[in-house]
Amino acid sequence: MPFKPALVIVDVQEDFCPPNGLLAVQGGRDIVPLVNELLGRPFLLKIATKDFHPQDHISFASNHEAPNNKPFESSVIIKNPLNPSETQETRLWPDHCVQGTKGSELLPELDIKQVHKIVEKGQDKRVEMYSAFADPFTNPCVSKSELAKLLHDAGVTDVFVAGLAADYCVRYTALDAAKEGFKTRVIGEATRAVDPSAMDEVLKEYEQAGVTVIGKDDESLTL
Ligand code: VGL
Ligand code: ZN
Repeated sequence: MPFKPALVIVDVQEDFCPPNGLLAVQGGRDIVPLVNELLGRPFLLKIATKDFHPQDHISFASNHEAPNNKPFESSVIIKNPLNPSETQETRLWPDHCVQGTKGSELLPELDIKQVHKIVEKGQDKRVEMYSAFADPFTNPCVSKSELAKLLHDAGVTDVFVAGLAADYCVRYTALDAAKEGFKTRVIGEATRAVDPSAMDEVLKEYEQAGVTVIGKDDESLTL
């Protein structure tokens, strides 16, 4: 069996990190030394993703009417713009990672010269897109990134995922990587969650999908 590993670093951006992030995840910045250490290893392909929204994005509470527009609290039902019978309930957030803002930038301390490719996601204002592969609609999917093609074209077999946030974009990126047929592992210490109490549920989903959470010293990371 060939082993062709890729590293996908999810959304290590200013808006997801203290001290100034608009949607700061506790400890978000603390993962960078480990992420940089991982980026120094000889993965076949190293990709960084960016959440990259227009100002009128559907996930921003500011784009919805009161009273159901409280960031972190409210959720709304959104319709598939290509098929209104398909719906998704989605949580509302503070404005974040708006294209062209400082908050949308990757952390400057990230060792970006080791990254082969940056993949942007969340540009379609009509849909939420936590996964770096695609939005959650399936019938049909509305917005798809180039990530699956990049990985498949390079002959990648194994995907290692790290970044922010463990319970949102890392979670759905890892689940989609498994759906794409890659053996998928999440490097636990190289992630942080918006809501750490959600991780029990996330781990159940990983188990069902065949995704494993590994430690940074796991033998699969001996490249
Ligand atoms: C994310 C909430 C909203 C993430 C992105 O990167 O985990 N979370 N948009
Ligand atoms: Zn977002």
